Amino acid sequence: MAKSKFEYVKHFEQHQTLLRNTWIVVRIDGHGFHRFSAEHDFAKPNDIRALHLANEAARGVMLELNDIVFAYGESDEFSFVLKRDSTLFKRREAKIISTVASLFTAHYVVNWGKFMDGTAMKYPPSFDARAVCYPTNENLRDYISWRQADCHINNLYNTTFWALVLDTTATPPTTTTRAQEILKDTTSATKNELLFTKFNINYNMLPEIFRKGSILYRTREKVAVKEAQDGSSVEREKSLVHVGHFDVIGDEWWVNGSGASILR
Ligand code: DGT
Ligand code: MG
Ligand code: MG
Ligand code: MG
Ligand code: MG
Repeated sequence: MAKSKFEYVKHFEQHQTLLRNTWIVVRIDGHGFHRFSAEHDFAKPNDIRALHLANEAARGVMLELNDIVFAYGESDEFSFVLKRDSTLFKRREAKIISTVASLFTAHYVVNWGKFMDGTAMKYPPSFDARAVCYPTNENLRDYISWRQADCHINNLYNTTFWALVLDTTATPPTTTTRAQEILKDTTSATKNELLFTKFNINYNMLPEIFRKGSILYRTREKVAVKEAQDGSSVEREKSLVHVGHFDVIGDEWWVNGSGASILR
């Protein structure tokens, strides 16, 4: 086809490609979820329905993009790790992050009704995205550890904060400002102690999905597939996506668990 005289404008395009032979981490984060969670009556500090919805959206992303080997989610964010040798979209940054963010958002919206039983969506959620390249396995693990530590720190704070504020026996009721003052500069030990003595909450007994976040990972498993022709079944390798809520800061899962096949 003949080129139009306008085609030269293509040469203005600038493509940022992500450094080869590095782990690509794409992190998406809910835009204005402070407001979005309030407007949609998310339970405080954790809404289990919203967490399961986000996990389902992340699963949708992983089922579409096979180069994602691992994902970690907490609060309104999800990190997706692409394998080192990925050539997805020729490693063009804009293509990768915009596709991940829009796939995640689309799955989040499509699955809303299935998870948020009866809560109408008042306005559409959106997610921003960024990509960071990590050169070494240690850098990648430190990144994941950083996010899981963030999950723990925020969750311990938020659990204590909302226990104080939502305490109906307190006279006068604890305001959010007062709760902030009480918790200012407190250690983890103090918060644990406060939860236990004042509210009879053993922090370590709270659901792991709240304390550890969500890990999505793949396994390859042999599954029996029926052949259409003669009805006999043959074995096929299938990639399955699993969701777990366990420690990814220590070595155990990376060395002896499914994490070992990621870092090969
Ligand atoms: P951003 O990311 O700069 O557009 O602003 P936000 O408002 O999304 O702030 P961010 O991402 O730093 O913090 C996440 C907010 O979402 C935070 O206000 C707590 C809220 N949120 C996340 N998950 C839950 C939940 O399960 N329950 C409740 N009640 N709030 C949640
Ligand atoms: Mg933010
Ligand atoms: Mg956000
Ligand atoms: Mg966030
Ligand atoms: Mg196109």
